[in-house]
Amino acid sequence: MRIICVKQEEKSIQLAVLTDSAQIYLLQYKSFLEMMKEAEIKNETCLSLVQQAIQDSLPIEAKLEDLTLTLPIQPEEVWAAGVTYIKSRDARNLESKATGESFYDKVYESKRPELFIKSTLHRTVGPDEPVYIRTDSSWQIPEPELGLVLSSKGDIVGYTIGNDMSSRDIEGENPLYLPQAKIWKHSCSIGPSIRLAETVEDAYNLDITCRIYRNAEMVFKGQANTSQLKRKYDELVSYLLRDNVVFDGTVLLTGTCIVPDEDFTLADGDVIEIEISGIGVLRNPVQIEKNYS
Ligand code: DO4
Ligand code: MG
Repeated sequence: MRIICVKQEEKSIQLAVLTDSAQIYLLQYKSFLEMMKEAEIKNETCLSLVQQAIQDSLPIEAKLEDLTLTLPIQPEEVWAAGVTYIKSRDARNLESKATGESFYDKVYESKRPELFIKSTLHRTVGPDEPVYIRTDSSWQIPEPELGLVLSSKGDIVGYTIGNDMSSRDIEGENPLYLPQAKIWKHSCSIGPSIRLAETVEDAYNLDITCRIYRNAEMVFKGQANTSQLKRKYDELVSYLLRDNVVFDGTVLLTGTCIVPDEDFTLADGDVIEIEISGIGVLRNPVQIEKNYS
């Protein structure tokens, strides 16, 4: 089962569950955070609340295609791990023209992982909303990543899909430019659903596929699997919690394992699809924010 958030009239939102047989049940919560709070108060799991709701109600008539989905969770903060896959390390070495042992080589091997703040709620978009590309960069890519949905205590409540949009030329020029290479308006997307952790058989064996379309033609396709991850999810979470304040619903992206070839850059009008087995397809059109030009 997958938890989705449905946009209703007058900008209101409603949490719902999509079952494996494609039936949709509305849940009595406006948001995933509300459900997390209720589970905590009742000392239950989100899964038991959802199972109860399925038992006590009937599915709605509408099909998934009839609904407008929004962010499945409204995270105050989205964090991200970096250089957790060989593919990412090698891509960073290439874009920074590294010679000898680089910081990327070191962080891939070191005990402490790279963690950075990627986004805030107001910079984050949901399914089908446009992600923006920067106007001062000429080398930009999506980064398809598995996202961990966390409680304030660091429990992994669920899994989602994230796109850590990145500027390769800005980061490549100087790693100290990382926040500018990673954070801008609409530079992060999350969705389309959350898979509750208890329903995922093996989170280290999820297929990730990224497709990019230009004028309806596929111009990039890449595939990987979370079994290629260098680190453990709990290890990443434990570093995030150290001396930190972590909010309920924080999303931690676990790093990219798919990087388009050197000559590829995103363009206005492209459409990015990121698919993770059991979670769905996160689709976002690419835009240049009209107010900048
Ligand atoms: O080192 C910079 C960022 C790395 C990253 O975002 C990733 O590996 O996914
Ligand atoms: Mg990334």
